[in-house]
Amino acid sequence: MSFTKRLLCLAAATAASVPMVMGTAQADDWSGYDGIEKYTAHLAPVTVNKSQASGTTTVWLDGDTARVRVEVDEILADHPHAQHIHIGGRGECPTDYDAGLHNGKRALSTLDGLDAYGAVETSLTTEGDTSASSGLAVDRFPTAPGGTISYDRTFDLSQAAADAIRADNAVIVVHGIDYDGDGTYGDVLGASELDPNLPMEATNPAACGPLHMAD
Ligand SMILES: [Cu+2]
Repeated sequence: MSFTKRLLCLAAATAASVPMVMGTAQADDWSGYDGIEKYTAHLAPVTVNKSQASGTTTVWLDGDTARVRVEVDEILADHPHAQHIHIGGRGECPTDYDAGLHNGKRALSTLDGLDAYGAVETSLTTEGDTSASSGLAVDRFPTAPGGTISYDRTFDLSQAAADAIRADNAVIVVHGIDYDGDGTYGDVLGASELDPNLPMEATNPAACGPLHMAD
């Protein structure tokens, strides 16, 4: 049975057997059921990038199948936001001290934060491939209408990603900032070090949070 189907079955069973509990519990609180693990990340704004974007990520894990939900507010509207699970670093978000000078301005590029959060392992795309090779697939990432990302997708993780989540070494990073507040991705910080065809504003981290097992 698929992961999604199992969730639906669990919902039906729970609702039928203990309606009183279902009435007060969070609809998405599946932890503790049938081996499904739950991990959450509080996404904090990368303030050195003049970002105020914040939110939460929830990952439900069943084997290597994951349902990933990302909710972000106050991020640049109507622009694609690359979002990833990074692994292999310290399992932390960078601090302002990790920032560098880019086009003469103090900002945190994706590479500036690499030691803290590690490399891209999973691309949280809206459709298709979710590997690192889709890391900058700008046509398959959320575009944040109204400045809000509301993402929910179920797919199979790589073994490395699943292992890193369970080892407390996975970090969620949502990219794409508006450093100069002009409402678009421009060249204020120069070109992205990841893809010279993209402005650095398009790839710098906007919000970040380490995934931890939920209580
Ligand atoms: Cu990333």
